[in-house]
Amino acid sequence: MELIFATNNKHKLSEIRNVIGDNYKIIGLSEAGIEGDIPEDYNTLEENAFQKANFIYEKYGGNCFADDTGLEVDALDGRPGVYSARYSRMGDIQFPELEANKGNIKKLLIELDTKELRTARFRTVIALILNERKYLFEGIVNGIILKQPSGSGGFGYDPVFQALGYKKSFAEMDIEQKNSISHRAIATRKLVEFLKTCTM
Ligand code: ITT
Repeated sequence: MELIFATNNKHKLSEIRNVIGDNYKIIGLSEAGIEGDIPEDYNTLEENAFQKANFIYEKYGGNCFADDTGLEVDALDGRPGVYSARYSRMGDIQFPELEANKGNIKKLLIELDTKELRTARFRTVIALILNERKYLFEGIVNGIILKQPSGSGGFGYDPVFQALGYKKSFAEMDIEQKNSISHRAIATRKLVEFLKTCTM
């Protein structure tokens, strides 16, 4: 089965391919010849994931899915959450001069500087459009925000996120290790289980 994955993030594409296995051909946007940003205008991960999947489905047709992910930090009342990508480009503290991931981490560490509570979670929502029907799959991993970045793997907030029960940040893990516990891998495994029931 072929599915378009409506993302411009090549790290997400590798992670999902690694989990999903060889029975499904996952086509990234650049391979599908689709250029440019996909809109994400809503205030929930669920709505944004559907908006991304819908955008591609309506423009190009074909079965497709999208992932929207947020880092929900308890001491920040769940922020940056759905705004995780734009975090360092909004609010009182901004780092427009820094590459987004660097700025996001810098802002997060500043905002948590005086806080004892470091607990957080990554939450991924995958929206699937298959034969004109819509489905949602969720994956959550709980952890803490480290006091400083550690590791060079992964992407986004990975250098400052340590999953509960582990001593390494996500950026210190290889892709297989991160995929054995991550939010995206949990949501992707639910997607795969569902797809199996459709193709039997
Ligand atoms: P697409 O919308 O094209 O899929 P994106 O990178 O904009 O790609 P999101 O909106 O889902 O993806 O990501 C929100 C933010 O969370 C963004 O800053 C990402 O770098 C970060 N993020 C997403 N998944 C992550 C992960 O597994 N580990 C660390 N950070 C992640």
